[in-house]
Amino acid sequence: MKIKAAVAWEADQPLQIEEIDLAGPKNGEVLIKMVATGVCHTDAYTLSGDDPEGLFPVVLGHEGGAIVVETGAGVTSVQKDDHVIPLYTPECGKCNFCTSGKTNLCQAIRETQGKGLMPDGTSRLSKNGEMIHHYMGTSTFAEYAVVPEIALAKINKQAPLDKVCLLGCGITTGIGAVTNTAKVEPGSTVAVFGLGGIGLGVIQGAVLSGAKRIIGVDINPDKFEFARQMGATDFINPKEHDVPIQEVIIDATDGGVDYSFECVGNVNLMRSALECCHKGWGESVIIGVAGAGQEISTRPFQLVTGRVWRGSAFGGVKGRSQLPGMVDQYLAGDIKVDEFVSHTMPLEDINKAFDFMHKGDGIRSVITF
Ligand code: NAD
Ligand code: DAO
Ligand code: ZN
Ligand code: ZN
Repeated sequence: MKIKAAVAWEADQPLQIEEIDLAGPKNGEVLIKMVATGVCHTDAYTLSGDDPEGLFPVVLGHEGGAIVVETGAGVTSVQKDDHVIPLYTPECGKCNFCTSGKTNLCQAIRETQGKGLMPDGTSRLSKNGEMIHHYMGTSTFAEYAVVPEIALAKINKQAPLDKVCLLGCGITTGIGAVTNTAKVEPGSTVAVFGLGGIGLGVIQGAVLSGAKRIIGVDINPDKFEFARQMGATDFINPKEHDVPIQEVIIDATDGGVDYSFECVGNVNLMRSALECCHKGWGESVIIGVAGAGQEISTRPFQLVTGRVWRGSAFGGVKGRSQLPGMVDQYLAGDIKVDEFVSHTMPLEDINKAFDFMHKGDGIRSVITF
């Protein structure tokens, strides 16, 4: 079928709105109609050319809300008209990662997904016979997508897809990093580095976990007011200090925080986030994705003396089994999502969403179809 899509033909160039070809779903695949998609910093990261896994041409996008149109052979868990959120971290329920009870990183289709292909090693996307890559198994910057069945979370139909699409990445990643990865306890002190969509999700997770003090760190002070509304209690702008920011935080917290979260993708900030943790028990979670070839460093003595460094992908959330419950939490008023939508626009204006992100204007842009 012919579909409208925003195509990234090459790195560091604006997306082009094109009519392209989408082949139908094969065995174990599902055709979905996109209702809305968020634009996440990771889309910008891949578009920039800094992503070592970045492939072009590609249809980016991984924060979608959609409706099932057609199921391929063998598909049993979703049917036409179901409301779904595509998952860049799928859940097959059978691989040794899924059954380990220790991780959400299902590996069932990892190899082909990393190559921008469907599980059979081919793409459903093309233009004039030229193959276009899928992105993260989701490619939500298009009117329709074909995705593997194991990469779809079926959700409550009452949830507005133009809002809960944001649970397809940013908000879920932030909340899950707090509740699943760090397992923050009530009364904790938490530092959040970067107050974009992910950092604000972390703040929300910290509030839900009963943290007593939540320190927001950002170089853009415009981000502080919304962070305050989400529950942050203290704010630090590194640009206002001429000593390393970890020293400022240690001084302000009687020895350091119980937990910190890096939500930027800056390796220097990752060091600060680790080193602002309390000696003996402080834990730091890396969420931000750093540029190709970059490395983290600290003195090993930081770890010897009890600080812990972790990482978190999609908040450790198993999408098919846990995301529907988070949508229900949103419907019950326990998770805030609507407040994250700063701009809404049609696909034709998607490059404006990247401009807003680069300017630090708002939290999330949502594209509606
Ligand atoms: P965003 O652009 O919305 O927010 C980033 C924030 O960081 C902005 O508020 C910006 O002002 C701030 N910032 C930039 N440099 C800073 C610095 N030196 N010190 C303090 N603050 C600084 O981005 P986002 O969508 O929230 O994504 C954040 C990061 O998380 C990105 O690296 C993204 O790729 C990554 N990410 C990871 C996962 C995962 O599963 N691990 C999922 C989604 C996104
Ligand atoms: O299983 O090896 C793997 C990769 C899983 C992908 C997890 C990606 C998380 C970080 C990227 C942010 C995506 C928006
Ligand atoms: Zn994302
Ligand atoms: Zn699996």
